[in-house]
Amino acid sequence: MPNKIIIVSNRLPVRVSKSNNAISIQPSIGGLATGLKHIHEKNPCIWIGWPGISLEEVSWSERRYIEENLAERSLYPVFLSSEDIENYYYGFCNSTIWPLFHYFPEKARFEERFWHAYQRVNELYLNAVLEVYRDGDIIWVHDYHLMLLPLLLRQKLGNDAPIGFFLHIPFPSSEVFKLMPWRLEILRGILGADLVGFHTYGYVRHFLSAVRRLLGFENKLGRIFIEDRVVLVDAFPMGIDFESFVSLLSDNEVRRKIEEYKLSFQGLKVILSVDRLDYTKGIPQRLLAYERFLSKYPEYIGKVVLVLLVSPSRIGVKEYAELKRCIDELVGRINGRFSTLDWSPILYVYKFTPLQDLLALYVVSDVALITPLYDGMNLVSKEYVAAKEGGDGVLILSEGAGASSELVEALIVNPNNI
Ligand code: GDG
Repeated sequence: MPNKIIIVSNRLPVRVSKSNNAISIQPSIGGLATGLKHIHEKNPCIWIGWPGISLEEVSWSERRYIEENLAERSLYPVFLSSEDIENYYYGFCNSTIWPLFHYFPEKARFEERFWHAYQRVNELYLNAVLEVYRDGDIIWVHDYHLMLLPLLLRQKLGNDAPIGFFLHIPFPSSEVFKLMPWRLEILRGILGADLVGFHTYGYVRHFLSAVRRLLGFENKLGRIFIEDRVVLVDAFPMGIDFESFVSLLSDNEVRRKIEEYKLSFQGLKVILSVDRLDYTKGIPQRLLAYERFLSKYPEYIGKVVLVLLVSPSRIGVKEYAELKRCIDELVGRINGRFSTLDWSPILYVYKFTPLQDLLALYVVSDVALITPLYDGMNLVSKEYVAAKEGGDGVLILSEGAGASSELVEALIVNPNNI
């Protein structure tokens, strides 16, 4: 029996913030937190990650307070300086790897200072794991922020330490991956793990061919033989915790909201769209498709509403501010063009939506329109299906989402085809 699982990810499932000198701790959103929080709650587990606040924002005593508070929830914070947040998080993670791995090479910035920060921060996480690791523990490293960590851990802990690595985003074709100047270091970093997981077989295939072409290691049925070790590579499509999710639907507040929304959307077909603000999610293309729908089928004017929920994300990155402007303009144009005095085609909400409202909207909506250009998996599509107790509702899902290889009964579409 392992002693405990050590989950390591860039962010913790909570976000610490400070306002008027008071520290507050809120749940953080995103697919990784959704997918892992139940594993964390139901197993002997400690979760290591950045609490979302910079080192400079907190005093020593506040830092102690945060550490103690998080320790009670089996969370272990790694504090990052504002310079690391700039160069590692907004830099290498979100301006280099994220665009490249989602097939936006033209947006990828290859800057030495980003790469150095990435190396430095992976070492910070190494030190944090070494603080809490005991023989017999399983270490489970997550996502593109920490691709060097498996090898760093292997070098410190030797071959016996069980280390897993899971990538939550696509692993791109080796033709795209090889554009990365630090491609060899990244592949070697990941191969420090014993078990490397991806959401789909497509990503597994891309990874194996990058390893073969760039490092020369062959594989046999997903096993890569590296000197005295074997690394197993496989697909582990991530799901949601169905039981816990469905039990939330019977919460009184959710039931109340369902009735409230049914009333306010009476007589309308409701199309739901839910994303973090991100250029990978295909939100402008989706809006153009909806505009085309209304102009091609004017009989639906006044009979349908698109509920467009966009939660703010990576606010410090320029691309995201531009995307926000583009969405605002498209929504304004479409609403201006088709609205009548008592109806608007799009209900646009740009803020975090409380969970109860989100659940109620899943239940009352007739269609979920989920059309990312590229998306590692996409858990929103699974949440929508899980919320449909009676089995009705239509999921329109992009072929660019990993989920499309599993949810094959959905209407699968090419998100670029307006
Ligand atoms: C990454 C990969 C992969 C979103 N907005 C609100 C909100 N959410 C919740 C959803 C869902 C989660 O956040 C989003 O998960 P996704 O999987 O759709 O997307 P990413 O955040 O991009 O996640 C992705 C995932 O990791 C797991 O491996 O599937 O491909 O990109 O749970 O419900 N929740 C609330 N309010 C919001 O406004 N309450």
